[in-house]
Parts: sequence; C-alpha cells; structure tokens
Amino acid sequence: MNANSPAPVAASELAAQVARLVQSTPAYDLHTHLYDPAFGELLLWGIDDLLVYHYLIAESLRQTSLPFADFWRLPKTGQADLVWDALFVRHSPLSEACRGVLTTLHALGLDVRRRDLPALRQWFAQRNLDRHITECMELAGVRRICMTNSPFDPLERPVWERGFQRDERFAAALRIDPLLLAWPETAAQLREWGYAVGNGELDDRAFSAVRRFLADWSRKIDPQFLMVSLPPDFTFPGRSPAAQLLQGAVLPHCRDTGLPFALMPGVRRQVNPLLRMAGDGLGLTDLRALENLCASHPENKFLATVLARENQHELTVLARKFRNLHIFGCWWFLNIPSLIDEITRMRVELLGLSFTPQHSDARILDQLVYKWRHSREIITRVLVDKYSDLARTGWDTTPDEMARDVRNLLGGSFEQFLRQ
Ligand code: RAT
Ligand code: ZN
Repeated sequence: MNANSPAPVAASELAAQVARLVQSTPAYDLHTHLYDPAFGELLLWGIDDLLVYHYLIAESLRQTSLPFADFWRLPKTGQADLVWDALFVRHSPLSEACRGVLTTLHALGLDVRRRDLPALRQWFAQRNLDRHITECMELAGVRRICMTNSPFDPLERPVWERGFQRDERFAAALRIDPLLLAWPETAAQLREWGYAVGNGELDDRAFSAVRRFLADWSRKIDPQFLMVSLPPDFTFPGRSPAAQLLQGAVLPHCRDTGLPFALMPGVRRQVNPLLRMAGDGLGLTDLRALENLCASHPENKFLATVLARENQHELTVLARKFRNLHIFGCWWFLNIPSLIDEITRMRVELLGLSFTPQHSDARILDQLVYKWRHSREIITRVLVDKYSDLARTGWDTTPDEMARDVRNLLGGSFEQFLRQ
C-alpha cells in the first residue's frame, strides 16, 4: 500500500461498514407491479391490499375449509379479515410473506403486538398518498421504481393514451406477454387498433405491423426494456408464435432502439385456476432457449431471471458466457431468505459484481419496505463474508471501493448495462 492510498477498512470495522453502506445506498428497483400515482387506484397500498396479496391468499386458503368461490365473493376487507385471522391470529406468522407485513408495519411505526386490525385500518385511512409514497421509498431505500406496463391492460391503456405528467421516480417497462403467448387473440386485437397484421399468418406483413405497434408504445411510454414471462418449455429458435415473433419483430425492434429484452422463464400459469392470481406454479426451464438467443443475437441485450431454484446455477454460468446477458433478482418463490442467501452467494462467486441481486416484485407500495429490508440483510451478510475472505489474502478493500461495489449491486450495474 503506498503512502497516498486511502486507509483500508479494519477487520473489526468491516461488518459495520458493509451494513452501513448496503443500508444507505439507494436502490433502483428494476421490476415491480407498482404504478406512477397518475394511474390512481392501480397503485395499491395500505393494510387491506397488503393482506390480500396473492402470496398470502395461497397460504391462508390452506388454513380454511371455505370453498374458494366463497372467498372470491367476499369484499376486499372480508378477504383481508380472513387472511389476518388464518395467518396472524390462529397461527404464528412465520412465512416470509407474513413476516413481511409485520416488518413493514413495524418500520412505519405501528405497534404490531396489539394484533388490532381495525386500528391498523384507521391509521392507513388517515395517510396522505403522496407522503406515503415518499416515506415508503425512504424506508425501503429505493430511488427509482420500474413499473410493469401492459398496453393490453384495459385499465392501464387509457391512462397512457390520455397522457399525463410522469413522476420521475417511476420508470416504465413494456410487458408483452399477450403478444407472444396468445397470438391469435392478440392479432385480432391489434387489427382492431389499426395494425395491419393480416389474417394471423406470421409473415413479413405481420412482423412489420407488430414492429409498428412496439415502436408506437415505446415512444408513448419510454420503457427501460421490453419484457415477458415464459412457460418452462419455451424453445428458441422454434415454430411457436412466441419464437417467430421474437425473431421477426421483437428482437429487431429492441436492436433498433437499443432496448434490452427481459425474459422471465419458468412460470406455469394457473396450475390451480380456482386460486386465480394465486394459482400459478413453476417448472424447470430448458435454458438452451436463452443460450441460443444470446448466441444468435449478439447485437441484442437480454435481461433474465428464472423461477426454478434448480435453474440458478446454469443461469449464472450462462451469464459468464454472454456479456449481452444481465441476470437479476430472486424472483417470486425464490424471494425467501434461505434461497436469496444461496443464490446471491453463488452469483458473487461466479460473476463478481456484474449482476443485480434483487428486485422487489412489489405489488403493493408498502411492500417495498420489507422486500428491500429483508434482502439487504442478506446481501450484507454475503458481502461481509466475501470481503473478509479477501482480507485474509492481504487484499484490503477501501471504503470508496466498497461504496462503488454496493452502488453497482443496487442498480449501478443494471444502469450500465442499459447504457452499453
Ligand atoms: O411475483 C408476482 O407477483 C407474480 O405474480 C408475477 O407477477 C410475476 O412477478 C410476473 O411478473 O409475472
Ligand atoms: Zn412480477
């Protein structure tokens, strides 16, 4: 170490230093289901929405014999009462989604020991939404929230079409599941909207109409990337409409605009349709499709997160092979402490810092608080271990170097990928 180098962090200080940095570095949350406040009621928040989160509905319906259809007939507050009773009153709230509600309430200054749902409702009823957004983002340490924006959503679409003053804290992402996964129905819809896709044949005419549609929506919403969730058996290249549309329209559009394409494979939709949104499951993905995409389209940029735990090692190795692939997040059923720890550790060991360990997937604004607090605890633990391992080799990491690394993990690497 020469005389001008900044002092290294002492071993005893290391854990506290990393914890301080991870807690105080604001994150760019690259995938959520939250909305710019201009979307009004589409932005969910408050205790009832926290309780009827689909993760909790799946857990609570295991603890009651109420027919599913009767549950869905209840008003939102009735459903929330049932979830509260089943998961917080009659059993201890040990699951990650339950603990999350309590972490959030506690951070907001509420006394969770009283188990008083009406009092919680009263507290939220007095909140001002603007202030609540700011406070949740501050408590979560989030600087920017990426939405999931679907032109096919009848509630969302008219807001974009009317136009509105964008809140800079909310970035857009163009979600195109219906285009790739329900082509015949979507082709009919596109025709209705004036895009000459022809009779549903996937030919040049259809591809150029789809490209026009994507260009119009990219102009309208200014997305950070395009995105899709995919079933585990998606293949590429292939004859499926999804594979053909990717090849003929989506990837050329992404190339023209420089936008990454985000793939989220592994979801098996509606394994139990009676559970509605809580009824999706997962399956092991054949990652050869992603490998083929990255290899055959070096001019395209791909973001990816995969749902099955058993796919994580292969996905991380794939990221070592392709610098046009940026992997992110511990998605959905993986967003639990034991798996975040395992996956984040493995990714650091195989990739260093060129990935984004977490996104929140928050559907309810207040969830930002717990999803980020819980993940930050684990990211801290992993980094402390890794910097300690380095220290034992004689390599000292300066505070500035650590601050840079943490900034990269919490959104910097992702932003660099967007720019490159
Ligand atoms: O995590 C979730 O809330 C899921 O329901 C999905 O939204 C998933 O994250 C997705 O974006 O498809
Ligand atoms: Zn999601």
